Amino acid sequence: MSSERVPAELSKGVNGLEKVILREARGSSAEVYLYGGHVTSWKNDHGEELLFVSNKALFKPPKAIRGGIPICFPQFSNHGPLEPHGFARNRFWSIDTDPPPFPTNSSSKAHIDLILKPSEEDMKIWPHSYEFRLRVALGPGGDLTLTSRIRNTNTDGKPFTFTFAYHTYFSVSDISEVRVEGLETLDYLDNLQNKERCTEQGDAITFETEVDKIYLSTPTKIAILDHEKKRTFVIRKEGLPDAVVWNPWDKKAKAMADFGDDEYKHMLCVEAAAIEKPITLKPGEEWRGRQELSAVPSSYCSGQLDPQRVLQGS
Ligand code: TA6
Repeated sequence: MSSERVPAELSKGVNGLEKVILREARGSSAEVYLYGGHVTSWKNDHGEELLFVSNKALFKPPKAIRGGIPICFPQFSNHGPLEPHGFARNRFWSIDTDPPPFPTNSSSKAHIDLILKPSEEDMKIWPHSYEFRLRVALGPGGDLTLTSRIRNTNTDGKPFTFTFAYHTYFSVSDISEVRVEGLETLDYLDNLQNKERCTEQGDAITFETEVDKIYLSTPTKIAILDHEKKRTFVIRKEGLPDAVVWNPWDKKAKAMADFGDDEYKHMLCVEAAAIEKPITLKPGEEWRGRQELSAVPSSYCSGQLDPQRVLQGS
């Protein structure tokens, strides 16, 4: 099999940082940096990039990579004393050569198992032992699945508590043409109003200004409809009750050094998360959080999801 379809290949990325390239037989691909356990690319079988990464992204520790799928652990945003979004996204992960058996029988060969354990330095800021195993897998249909398994390995009998998010940056054609379905009428915490608790109106969500909301106890399936690209992203999630929706719009975009002034027009973050009810693990206990991303053609002119395809997708 020539290199272009080797299922998982270790190679050098930007600034010589190590990355793993996943390739699926039908042409889809993904890239994962060991720095941050960070997915930075997901392409469909036409080679089209589905994730947004800023042209100004810094691939330079300790700065997190701006775009793709940063992992927020053990703290989401400023929901605690640690640096924003915790430290997992700016640590070097290792390839897990001997992962414990995987709960689900994923047929995909195109997968990689990564592992993160605390350094002595980390123990000073978050005094807990854990094993964070991350599997990134490309399915036969080009679906991208991230499965996190976090185990408390404290030997002092102490539990620990954390919040979590897959901070996914989706690439969209034009933010003003995008709508999100599945979050209608839900309660959310508005990060622009001091985390005030509000209730979403009844229609699909559209975008005309900065948004930074944490939707609470959402359905397990959320859809992002990109009318112009006739593409729908479907997010299926397990163990992640909440969902964050973020677009910095123009002012915040200008204020971010690693983000282009106009790039807000071409990205939307919809983040499968566990925030409202932090997760507590006793020693020996393990938590699992899974998100499966699909990109399907939205064949209906109204932008409606193709119900047949989605229902079959269950
Ligand atoms: O997930 C939304 C959010 O928490 C926003 O408040 C915004 O800060 C964004 O994340 C980006 O955070 P970062 O630390 O990557 O600049």
